[in-house]
Parts: sequence; structure tokens; C-alpha cells
Amino acid sequence: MDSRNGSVSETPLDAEIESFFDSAPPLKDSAGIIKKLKEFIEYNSTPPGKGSPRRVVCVTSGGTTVPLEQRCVRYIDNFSSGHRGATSTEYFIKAGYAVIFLYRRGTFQPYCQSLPEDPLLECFECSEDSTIQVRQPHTEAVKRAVSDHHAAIAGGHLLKLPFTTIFEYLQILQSIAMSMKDLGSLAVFYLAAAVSDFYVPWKSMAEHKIQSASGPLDMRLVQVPKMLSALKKEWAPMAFCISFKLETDSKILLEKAEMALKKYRMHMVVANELSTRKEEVTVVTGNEKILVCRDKTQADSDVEEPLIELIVGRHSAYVKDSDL
Ligand code: 9Z3
Repeated sequence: MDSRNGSVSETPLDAEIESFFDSAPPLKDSAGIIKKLKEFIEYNSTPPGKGSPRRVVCVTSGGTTVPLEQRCVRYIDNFSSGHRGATSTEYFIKAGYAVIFLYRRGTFQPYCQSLPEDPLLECFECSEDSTIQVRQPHTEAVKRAVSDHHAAIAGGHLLKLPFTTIFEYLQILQSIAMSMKDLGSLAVFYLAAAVSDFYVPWKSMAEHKIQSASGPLDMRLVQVPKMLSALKKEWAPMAFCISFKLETDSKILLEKAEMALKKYRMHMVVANELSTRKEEVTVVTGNEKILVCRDKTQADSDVEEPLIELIVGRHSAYVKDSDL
């Protein structure tokens, strides 16, 4: 039985998902996050002046962590710099979408790609009269980053929500999806975050730092329930959904992407191999495999530009079909 509404769980997966959320540590400021989401979606559903509702995409970015202790000292991490999500966010905004950017703390941020690694210390200097100035080689990059970022936030095109753990990620993703449900086909999920497949349930996790004096570490990780199914089936069933498949063995990549497409009923799966992910990706749909490449004749080109162009085109067709 579903303990919250008294209904019978349909499948074991529903029960697994329910147990994941029931046993997760409570999300900090959940009410604040839901309020921000509500305001952002309301604003973009009836943008001032021009009238027609904006399309909204949830871009996930960066890797989730799996804590090994409740008072966490150690954790397992998933690889992702956040470059894909941050760059894609910029192109979605350019294409007129409002973006909910669900990102791992400390990973790449939209509009900051051309800044040096430590922008605060490298881009600024203190002059003799104690005012802070931008150092000459970085003036243009800082100006562009600050004005584009502020324009996106002030224009109501960008909402940024951070996560660290798998618990936070999935709880916030669920809140986002449920807030976007009424947008119907105008909603898009672009799930570029690298999500842990295994986790330690909160209740079976050590509270304090695990002691090395106790000998070798023997720990059982359980599978993270497949939330893509819940997203498609219950949270936002009309949304246009794009997930990513990452492999290091190119021989199995497309086969795995096709499996994910069918199993989770995604509209597109973007297949990428770790070492070439910045050069090319293959977009797998129900009947096509489309190779998308960076324009190698341009030094500063990226694969996200043609990728988002393709997605926007396919999403437009989907919106049109849904209106019929
Ligand atoms: C991706 O495949 C992303 O394209 C990358 C981007 C993480 C490779 P970066 O952030 O890299 O630019 O450095 N994301 C999804 C990875 C993932 O965990 N996919 C799961 C899987 O492959 C499905 S949700 O099983």
C-alpha cells in the first residue's frame, strides 16, 4: 500500500521510488525551492507584454554524489564537469527558452566559459585608491559574462538550482517536473547530469566517519530506482524528454542508447563517448541515428550549438503535433 494516499502501488518500481523518497534526508529549503519554481513558471507562462507562453527546459548538469556517511566525510562521485549543461543552457536561452538549470555545486556555469579558472583572483585587481578593477586581458570576457548572465536572470529566462547528493538531485528534479506538468508539450527535460546508479540508503548509512581501524570496508550499495520512468509516466507525461547515454566503450554505446530510448520512452537519447564527447554525439530517436559534430574549421565552435538547434527543431514539431 502507498502509505501516503492509501492506494495500491502499481509496480515494484513505484514502491522502490517511494521508498527512495521516503528514506531520503529531508531537502533543505524545499518550500523555498518550490516557491521559486512556481514563480518562474508562472512568469514564463504569461510573460509581460508579448503574451505567448515561453517554452521551459530543465537542463541538468554535473555529477551526483553518493554519501557514505550521514555526517559526510567520504562520498562516491560521478564524472561530469558541467560543460555540456552550461553551454547548452546558453543556446536554449538564445533560442527563446526559459531554463531551469539544475547543477552540481562547483561545476561549470552558463556564460562563464571564457573566464579563467579562478575568475575572482585572476580577473580583478585592487587599484591604489582601493577600487576593484577588471584586469586588462579579461575586460571583454568579464563584461560579456556579467551582462549576459544578468540579462538572463533579470529577464526571467534563467533559474539556477544547485545540488550535491543523489538525494538532493532527485528530490529537486521531482519538484521541477511536477511544477512543469501543466506546461504540457512546452516542457522539455534535457538530462545531461551524470547520475549515480548505486547509492547507500540513508537508514543503513553509518552516522559518523567510518573508522579505518575496523579493517577492510564492506559496504552494500543498492540500485537507484529508474526515475526516468516516473518522470515520463507520472511527473510530467507530456514533456519532451532527452536523456544522455555515456560509455567509454564505443562498441556498446549505440545499442545502450537505443535500449534507454525504448525502456524509458524518451523522445531522444544523446549518445556520447567519454573521450570524444566534445567533438561529436549521436542523437538516437525512434527511427534515426543522427551524428552531430562540432564545426572543426572553427577553433571556438562546440557540439552543443548544432545539438540544441536539432533539439529545438524536433521539439517544435512535437509541440505542433500535440496541438492537433
Ligand atoms: C552525459 O553523457 C554528458 O554528456 C556528460 C558531459 C556527463 C558526458 P561534461 O559535463 O560531460 O561536459 O564534462 N551525461 C549523462 C551521463 C549519465 O550518467 N548517463 C546515464 C547512463 O549513461 C543515464 S542518466 O547510464
